[in-house]
Amino acid sequence: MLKDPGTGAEEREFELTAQDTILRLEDGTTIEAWTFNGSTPGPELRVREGGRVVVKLINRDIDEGVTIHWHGVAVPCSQDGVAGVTQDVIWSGESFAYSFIADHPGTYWYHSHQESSEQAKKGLIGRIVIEPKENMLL
Ligand SMILES: [Cu+2]
Repeated sequence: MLKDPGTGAEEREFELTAQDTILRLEDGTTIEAWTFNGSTPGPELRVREGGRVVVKLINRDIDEGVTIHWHGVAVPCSQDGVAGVTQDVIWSGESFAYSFIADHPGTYWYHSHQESSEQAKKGLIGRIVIEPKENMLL
C-alpha cells in the first residue's frame, strides 16, 4: 500500500480516461456517449477517510475539453475542477493529476465541469465513496 510521504496517510491512485464512446444499449441500439474508461457512470472510486486520493485524468478525444469536479467533496480550491475558475480546462490529448485528502466520509459523485450540464448528460459522471475510518453502524 502506498503511503503519503508527508502525512503517512494511505494513498489510492486512479486513472480516468475521458473518451468518445459508442455504447450498445440493452435493446441493441447504439448511442454516442462521453465516458470515463469506456462506461457511464465511470468507475467507482472507493477510498478511506483520511487517505490521499490521486486521480490522473486523461482527455483522449473530447474536443470541448474536460475537468473533474468532486461534487460535495471538500477539496482545496486548486483541485475543485471548475474550468475557467479553479483550473484551466484539460484539452484533448492533455492530462492532469488531482490530489487531495478524503476528509469527509460519504457517497458523492464526480463529473466533468466544462459545460457540465451537457457533459454530465452525455456520460462524464461517476461515484466516489469515502468510507469512514470507524464503522459508524456500531
Ligand atoms: Cu457538481
